[in-house]
Amino acid sequence: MQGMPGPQEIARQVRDEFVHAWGGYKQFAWGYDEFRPISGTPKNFFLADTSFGLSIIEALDSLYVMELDSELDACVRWLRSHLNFDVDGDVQMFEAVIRMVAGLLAGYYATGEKFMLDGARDLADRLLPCFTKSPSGAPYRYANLQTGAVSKPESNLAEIGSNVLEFGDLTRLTGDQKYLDASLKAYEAAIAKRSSLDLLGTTFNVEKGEYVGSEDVAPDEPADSFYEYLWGAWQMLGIERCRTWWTMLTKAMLAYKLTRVNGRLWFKTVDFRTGLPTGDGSITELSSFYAELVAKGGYRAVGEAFYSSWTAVLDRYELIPEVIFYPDLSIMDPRYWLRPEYPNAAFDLWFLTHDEQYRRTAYRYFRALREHCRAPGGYTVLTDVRTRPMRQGDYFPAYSFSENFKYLYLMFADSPRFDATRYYLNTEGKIMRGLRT
Ligand code: DMJ
Repeated sequence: MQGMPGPQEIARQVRDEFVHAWGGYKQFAWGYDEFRPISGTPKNFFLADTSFGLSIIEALDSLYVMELDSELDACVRWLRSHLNFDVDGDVQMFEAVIRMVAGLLAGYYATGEKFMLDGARDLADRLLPCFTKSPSGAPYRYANLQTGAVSKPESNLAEIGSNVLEFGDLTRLTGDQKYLDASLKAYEAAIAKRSSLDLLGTTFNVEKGEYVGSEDVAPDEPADSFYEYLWGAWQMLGIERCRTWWTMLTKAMLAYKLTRVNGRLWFKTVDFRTGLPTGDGSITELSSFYAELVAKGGYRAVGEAFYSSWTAVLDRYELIPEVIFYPDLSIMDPRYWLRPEYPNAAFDLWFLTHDEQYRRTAYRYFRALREHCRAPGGYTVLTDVRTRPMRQGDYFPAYSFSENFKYLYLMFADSPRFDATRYYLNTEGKIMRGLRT
């Protein structure tokens, strides 16, 4: 790209923008879960009247790799006196695991603070009834953190499968097998009910142990990270069974779901029992992460082609809208919710291939992010990418403290605190392996 600054300069710019977003959180919502940067107001994520300090937990390892050490110290001090999961409220297990259990584990790796490991374990113990009270072993969606009461038996693949990295790591760290066992049992329940084509449904009733409906939307949400964690369980934890499952399911996905339209590669929704198409041609931005996963798993050409398809969307709209109609790239939902999946794919493909195109496209994404999402009080989501200026909403999702800026920074920074040869990140961008201390 003409006029593209050097990597260290881009890393400095990304870090400055992260600091700007972080400043908004500190000013308007310190100690709350999240914030609204336009109105300058705080908001909570899990429970309306309880804060877990979610943004603080999400930011820990980002602050560490960006060497923002005094900010990290302030977070450690806040967590040391406020971290508390003994709360009488129903919390969504999936979000609590990928954001807070993982965030505290990454924070523990970054700082060595044992109370963070204890906090991660305490939260996991409070969430475990989702698994242990389920007749099938696939988890309920919600647990009351104080009473252990569980609710919402109709779940989906992402919420069922995206815990083996965190629970497997907890088993490794504590020597207690119950965490990993729960995750593997959940996987088993969903995979045992695969069709004769080796495809899976999307919605799963955990009490009946059966799929509800027949749509297979993978790799789109809400199936996405179910597959991501199968590969991760092999890569990070060496669990052979997960590699076998991943290989079997991926072969079927590529055989029945991959489609090409106008030379671009996409994934269609199918009936998981027949393999026949059932979708309306929509695909969400969230599925773009799959470019890196399928490439890491050995199908590099497929991953690179899928990334190119999403780059065509970036070319057309500057930022990637929430939902598109893939046959002609038209917009079905014009919001941009500060989604991190495209830069996530760029990040992993860059370290996999060292092909400069991933840095070039990531830099273009960063410039558009800065141009359209920056506000005086931080960064904010967009309600419409079609208007000029793009219409800003009033929300900063905490995952952006963990994901977008971190991926972009690490691609350019050559950080001494990050080992690019052996890293493993969870689905929320938490560095579970590869931090250098
Ligand atoms: C994040 O919370 C995680 O990346 C999750 O896997 C799904 N996507 C959201 C952000 O888009």
